Amino acid sequence: MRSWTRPAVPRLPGHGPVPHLWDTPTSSLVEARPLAIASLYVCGITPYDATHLGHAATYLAYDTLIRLWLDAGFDVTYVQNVTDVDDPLLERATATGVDWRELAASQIDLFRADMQSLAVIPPDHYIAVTEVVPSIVEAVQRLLDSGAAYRVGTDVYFDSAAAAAASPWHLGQESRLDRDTMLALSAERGGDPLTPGKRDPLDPVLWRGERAGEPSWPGGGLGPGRPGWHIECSVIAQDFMDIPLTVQGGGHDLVFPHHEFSAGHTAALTGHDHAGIYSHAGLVAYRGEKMSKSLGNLVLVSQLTGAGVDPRGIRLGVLAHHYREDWEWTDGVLDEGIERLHSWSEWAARPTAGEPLLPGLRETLARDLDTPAALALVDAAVLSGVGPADGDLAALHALLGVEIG
Ligand code: 5CA
Ligand code: ZN
Repeated sequence: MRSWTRPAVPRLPGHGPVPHLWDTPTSSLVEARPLAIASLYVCGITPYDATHLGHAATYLAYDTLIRLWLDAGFDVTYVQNVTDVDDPLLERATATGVDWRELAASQIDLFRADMQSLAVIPPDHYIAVTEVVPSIVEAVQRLLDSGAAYRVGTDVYFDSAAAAAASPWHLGQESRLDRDTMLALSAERGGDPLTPGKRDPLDPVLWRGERAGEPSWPGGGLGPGRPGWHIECSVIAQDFMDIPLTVQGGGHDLVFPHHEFSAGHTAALTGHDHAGIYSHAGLVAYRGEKMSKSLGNLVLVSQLTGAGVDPRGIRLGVLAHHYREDWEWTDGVLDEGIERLHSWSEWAARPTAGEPLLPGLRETLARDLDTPAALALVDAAVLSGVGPADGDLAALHALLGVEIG
């Protein structure tokens, strides 16, 4: 699928350090050193409602990681999916009387426009699940053949215990959660622990047999149906990158069950770990609750830019929070971002002087993408009264994605 226009990213002199990133399974800071090419998979949107600032914050976190890898001298392959067939999308389409394909296409268009206005580096491969159904069918068939999947009626489920016995993965490897927590989260986040006939209530669906009124695809020996959620990301990652990925990313709401089972599916299919690092961004709240399409408490990037807000101010508002924090979007966050943009612009207009920011910015950002500390370094330079050093504006542009002057 078409992604969006790549923003200019200036090359800076020399190279920055290899970034370190927080790894969820080991709860530790890990060097995100690519084997050859840095490979990043970030879970993309389910396009049933407009992109909100929570999504934007998650994609901005991984945009920072890509900028640091590029600055460290690595080539990067970045893949992002679009879950353009899933229960919430179909439910919304039915409720509003809009064709599910039209609903998805319109929301993906809005998402592209938002990402482009925020100068987010686009994925090299932007892949909708509807584009890879045959590849998913083939993967599910292989899981059945190897005994890592089983049928319940016309549905096919992943056999967590069988996969664990035959691969480097086990249930809990990625999330490190206890069983009760997994059961609760499964019920909350798209799983079906109460479905009768499953070998383990946590086993996720791989292939959902055709239901009346739902779209379906030919499944060969699987019968007609549509893909489950976790197999989508496992297969898209395998189709476009080498396994293990350097980093699997997404919001914290995806730790379980989504990334746990994407990891399980990939391990059962390849014999390898899905990723070296599992990274998770904090969730952005609005008016006291997690910003979410289902709750409807959304702040949309397009609303803000439509009202004349400079997208660089939005970007600075988001980057003022560490990506792993859960935080709340308020008018004050936006005001501060815009104010910062103004003060940086005034600074940029002063005659060149001062100590170069580049070494400090590189070091700060390489420590788990510490954008608040990076902004504070720039603020201190702005407060010093003199102008930017040679190369400072290019450094802000390349590493923070904010073009000043
Ligand atoms: N299509 C699936 C992933 S395969 C999905 O979770 N879609 S989504 O539209 O619900 O979310 C898209 C991305 O934004 C995911 O990485 C998700 O973890 C992240 N996200 C969702 N809500 C928030 C929020 N309030 N704050 C930060 N990130 C969020
Ligand atoms: Zn995903």
